[in-house]
Amino acid sequence: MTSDERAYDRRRLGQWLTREARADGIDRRHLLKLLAAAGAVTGATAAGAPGAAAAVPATGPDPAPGILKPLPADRFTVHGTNAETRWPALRGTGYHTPNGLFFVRNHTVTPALDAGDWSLRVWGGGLRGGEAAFGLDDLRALPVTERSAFVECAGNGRSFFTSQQGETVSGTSWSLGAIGVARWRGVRLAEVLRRAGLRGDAVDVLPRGLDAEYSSGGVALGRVRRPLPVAKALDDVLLAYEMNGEPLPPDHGHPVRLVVPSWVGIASIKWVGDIETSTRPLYSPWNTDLYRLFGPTYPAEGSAPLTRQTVKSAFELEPNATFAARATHRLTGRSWSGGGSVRRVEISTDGGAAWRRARLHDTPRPGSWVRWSAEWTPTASGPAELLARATDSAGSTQPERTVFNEQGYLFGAVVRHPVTVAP
Ligand SMILES: Nc1nc2c(c(=O)[nH]1)N[C@H]1C(S)=C(S)[C@@H](COP(=O)(O)O)O[C@H]1N2
Ligand SMILES: [Mo]
Repeated sequence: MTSDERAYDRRRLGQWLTREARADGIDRRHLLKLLAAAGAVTGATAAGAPGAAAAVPATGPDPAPGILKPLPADRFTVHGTNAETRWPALRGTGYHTPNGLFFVRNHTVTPALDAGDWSLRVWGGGLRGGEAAFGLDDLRALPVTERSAFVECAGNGRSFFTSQQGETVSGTSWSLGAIGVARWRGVRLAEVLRRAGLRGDAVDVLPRGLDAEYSSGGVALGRVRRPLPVAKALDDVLLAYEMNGEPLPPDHGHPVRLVVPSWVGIASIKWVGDIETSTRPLYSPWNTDLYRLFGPTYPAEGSAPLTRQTVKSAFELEPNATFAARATHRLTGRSWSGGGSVRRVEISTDGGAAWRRARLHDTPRPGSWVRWSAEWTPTASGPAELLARATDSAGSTQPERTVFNEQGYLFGAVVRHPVTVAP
């Protein structure tokens, strides 16, 4: 499927450049400059210890304007309108991230939507006939699908571009906590598109959120929306109305959101209100100026729009945690990949010189994570670094460095977790 996606994007980009496709008057360079000016993570803000994820100082009495659920400091680190899950808080919580611990990434604020009034409008030139509308009860009456999947921000791990690689990138300074795995229940998007009368030659769908219009650096980008190629839309995408057995919470898209397994979180549009369908490629700032890779090693127009997530691993551990020497400790963590299931996890307790296998506690599945553990009996006291690296079923292993991109997406390198061994 990867090569199909590339071929598809080349075709689409060609059409865009020759103005066959709608581009909504986007000027990439202009937007990028404005975005960098508005939300730059400078070396200074991201320079804290790995894992410390120095929060953007709150500007008002509310530490995360627009997030409705409680954000206790031992569970979340707040970054502006976003809240990052703290990894130590996941230890012992089970396979699925509890809803109260799941990270929140909001472009603006969580909207108050009434499930009774809500409906999903499916429209556009990609339909054989006129538009279709589905209320929540209509969706609930359709065949039910349930699956576990992560939602992970494309910028997860971004702060390590700066703290490990000394590079300046723009965007929210996430540590590794912009990910959660939930059991999602809903209806396949394919089922809804089929009932709406999707044409065989449709190429893109464009789901759009009901949250407020987003502007960045004074430029109005409109409502959050990102085109999704039909091949993915008809594959494993869900319109989810339940998260871990509860109605979707307000902050996570109530009453209905998309869940696009294995792909960057931006694809999983929350509070979805309408889906445009098209036989021509569609564009929005979220697949042109944002969520592509830009930088010296990428083409001027950027990489293809981001799709799958990279391989990552995290310890369920405080940064700078202290361990007693000569006692045996159980290290725990989780690894995941958008490229397949996790095949192997290795850990190093000596800064990367020696590696050994961690024990996996779950059957690895694509689009989800696996919990792991390893015993450690430190001998020498003083500072140490713990490393974990995973390999997925496609054969990708976490590298030592991630190639720079301006917006700090898809950090996948091994993260060095500092700890102290007490005598
Ligand atoms: N409508 C809408 N959908 C959205 C967003 C948003 O701000 N508005 N944020 C996106 C991004 S960037 C991510 S990473 C995920 C985060 O989902 P969560 O807040 O449920 O963890 O939602 C995506 N869907
Ligand atoms: Mo995101």
